[in-house]
Amino acid sequence: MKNIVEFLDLGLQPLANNYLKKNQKKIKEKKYRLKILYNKITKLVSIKDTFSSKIMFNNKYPYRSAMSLTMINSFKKLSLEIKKKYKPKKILEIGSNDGSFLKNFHKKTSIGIEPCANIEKITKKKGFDTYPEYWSQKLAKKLSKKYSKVDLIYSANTITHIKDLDEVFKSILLILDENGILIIEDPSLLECVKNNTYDQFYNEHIYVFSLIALEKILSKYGLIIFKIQNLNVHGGSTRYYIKKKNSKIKIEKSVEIQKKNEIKFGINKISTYKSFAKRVTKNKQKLIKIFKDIKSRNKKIIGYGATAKSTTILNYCDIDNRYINYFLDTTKDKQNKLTPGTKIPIKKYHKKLLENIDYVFLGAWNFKKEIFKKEKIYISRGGKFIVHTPEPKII
Ligand code: JHZ
Repeated sequence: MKNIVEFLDLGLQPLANNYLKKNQKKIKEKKYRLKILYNKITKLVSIKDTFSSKIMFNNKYPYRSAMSLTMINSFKKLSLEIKKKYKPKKILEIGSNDGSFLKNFHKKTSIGIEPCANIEKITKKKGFDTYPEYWSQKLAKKLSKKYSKVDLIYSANTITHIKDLDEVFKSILLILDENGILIIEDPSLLECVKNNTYDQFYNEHIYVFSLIALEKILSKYGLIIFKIQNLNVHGGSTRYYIKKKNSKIKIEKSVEIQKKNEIKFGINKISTYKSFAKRVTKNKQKLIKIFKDIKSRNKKIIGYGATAKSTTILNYCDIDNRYINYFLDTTKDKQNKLTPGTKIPIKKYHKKLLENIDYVFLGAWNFKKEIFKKEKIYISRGGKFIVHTPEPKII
C-alpha cells in the first residue's frame, strides 16, 4: 500500500451524528481514530476507518435539509434549471432526506431513496414514492422493473457517504436512460484544503471528491462529467453533471477550467496535503487559545448549530462544556440531547437564549450569511462569533 499516504490524524472521534440522551452523560462512547488518506494513483482522498451504512444511517438519523433556508433555495434554483434545460420525464433522488429537493417536482414523476426511515417518512407523507432502502443494484433492478428507466438522477451529499462506489455506479447504470443525466453534489476538496475546513472529515464523509479523482472513478463505468458548477453551500460544494458515453451532450468549458484550478492548486500532489495538515495542527492551537482567553475573562460562550462537522472540531480540539455552556439548534431530534463525545447540552433554538451571551461558536459556519442575517440584534449589541475557517478568529 505504498501509494496510500496517511496525511492527517484528527484523533479519537465518536460517530458525528450520534447525539446522546441527557441520561447518557456518564457513558463511555465508542470512539475511532479519524485518519485521512491520499491515494497517489487514484488521487482520491478518504478517511481510513469506516463504519457500515446500517450503523450510520438508521431510523434515528437527525439531519434534515429543510433546517436551512440556504439549502431550500439552492434546491429550488437547481430544480428550475433542470425543468427548463433537461425537461426530465422521471427523476430519481438518491438520499432524498426530507424531500427538500423533490418537493419542487411533481409527485407522479419523482422517486426518492432514503434509508433513514424516520426521515423518508416525511417525504412519503407528502405523497411521493419513496423507498426506505440503501442504494444498491438490487434496488435499481426492482425500480427499473416498476418504473422503467429514469432520465435524471440527482444526489446531494450522499455518494461520498457510501463506501462501495462500485456498487453505487453500477446501480446507477442499471436505471439511467442512455441519454439521461446524473447530477451529484458534494463538498469540494479544493475548497476544503484552501479554507482549512478539516471538519469536512468525519465518519459519514468517507470521501471528499476532487474533479480529478471523480473523473477517474466514473471512467470505469463509461460515465463522463460534462459540466461543473461550484456552489457556496456546505462550505463550498461542487455540482457535477454527468452523462453516459454515447450521449450527444457536449462537454462544457467549466470542466477544463475546474481541472486547471485543481492542478494549479496542487490537488494531485501529496505535498499539498502535508502542508494542509500542518495548517490544521496550527489552527487547532489557535482555536484552543481563543477559547481559553475568553474563559479567562469570565465570558460566556455558547454554540450555534450542532453540526456533524463541529463534532470533528470539538473532539479534535478537546472543547467541551468547560468552554461552551450549550448549543442552540433548530433540529428537533438534536434538541435536549448532548453533543457526541464532548457532551455539551443542545437546546431548542430561541432568540432569547442569545441574550447575555458574549461569544457564539459557529458550528454551522457554512450558513454564516443566513445566520448573521437572522441574528442582527445579537450582532448590533456587540455579540461576537468564533469561527475556525480559514483560520480561527473572532468576528
Ligand atoms: P449542516 C450533515 O452535516 C450530515 P452537518 C451529512 N453528512 C452532510 O453531508 C451534510 O449534512 C449535508 C442547525 N441550524 O447542514 C441545523 C440552526 O440551528 O451544516 C443543523 O443541525 N439554525 C448528511 O450537520 C445544523 O445547524 C440555523 O439558522 O455538518 C446545520 O447542519 C441554521 C441555518 C442551521 O450539516
